Amino acid sequence: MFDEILLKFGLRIDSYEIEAFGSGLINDTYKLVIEEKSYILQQINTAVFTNPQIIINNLELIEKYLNKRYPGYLFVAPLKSITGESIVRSSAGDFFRLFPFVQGSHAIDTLESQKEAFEAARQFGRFTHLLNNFNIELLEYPLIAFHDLSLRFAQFEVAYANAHILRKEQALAEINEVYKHQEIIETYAHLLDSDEIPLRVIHHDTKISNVLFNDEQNALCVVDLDTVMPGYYLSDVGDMMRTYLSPANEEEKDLSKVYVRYDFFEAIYKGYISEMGSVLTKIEKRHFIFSGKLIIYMQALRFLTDFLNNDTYYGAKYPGHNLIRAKNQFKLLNEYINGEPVFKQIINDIEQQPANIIDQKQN
Ligand code: GN1
Ligand code: MG
Repeated sequence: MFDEILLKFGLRIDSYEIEAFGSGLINDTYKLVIEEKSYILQQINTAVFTNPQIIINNLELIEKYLNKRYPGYLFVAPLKSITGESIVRSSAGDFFRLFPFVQGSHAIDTLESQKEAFEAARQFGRFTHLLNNFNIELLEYPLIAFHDLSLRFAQFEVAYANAHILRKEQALAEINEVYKHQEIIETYAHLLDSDEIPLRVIHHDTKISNVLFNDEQNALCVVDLDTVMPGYYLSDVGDMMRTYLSPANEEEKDLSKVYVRYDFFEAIYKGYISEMGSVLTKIEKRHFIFSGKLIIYMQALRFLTDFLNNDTYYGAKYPGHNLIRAKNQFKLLNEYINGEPVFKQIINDIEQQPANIIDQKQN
């Protein structure tokens, strides 16, 4: 299967090594080594991304813009095939892309130091910052209403109405959690109605494995740009809260390992604000803490919905996998909500420090 793809990119197929790479749930990703050069090969899941050309169009526009304005910025664009395409089709109809492997880089799956959180948050902030004057109307949506919480709730209700009785029974506690935290949906809806949160160029998947680091733990760039589209900054910051604060990730079954590390919150705030502090509006900043509730709750809903839908979206490696993920995310949500007073204090303390403490790097 890979040979015909590699030929389209003009690569040698007589001898190469290929292995599964990363921990993404949607696309299949491989690391490929040919003649000592490394690449990342990715098959796009077209059940999710039904129009992959939209991804290509968006990223080409962004790449052109960044290369022109910020030539030093590391934007990892897909390689072109011999016929000039960034995306190629196999004879079976599958879509593939090939990226250069960033030399000297590595990705991590869990955060061990605050520095990693700061660096990652700064990189995601930089991405949106550099694209602040990019004409957002040029972008299309590869996924419609991807982070629309009201829609996610509606999808949950449909799944619940249609779910097998056994699955409903198993998920009773989590279904109650959905309703217990319903005010998050209301806050979100009010916020959007108020038109106070502007659309920006948002990554929409800011987990730590989507940042490449060098050996000194400095972040080099962000990757996995398929979900780059207009959105709210709450999505990116919220997903960092969801994935950086707890020492254990969404796969953890032992929920005692799911809790909030406050010093990592501080690092996310400082890192993101070092880039976006001069860009965000007052109202946006006021919802910095809310972003975590929004995205943790949304992810809990999405896992639970998938469990009720017989795991058709995320798949399941063992029975009840998505229910465990939902339990995990609700545990995190409750921990996060308990932590809110501390988060507020942290932000107050930072804001009261002299401005030069936060690195106001522009570029
Ligand atoms: C999916 O494929 P991956 O792992 O990059 C999902 C994200 C979720 C994440 C949870 C297109 O991302 O929204 O946050 O799983 N992406 C899509 O691990 O649904
Ligand atoms: Mg992704």
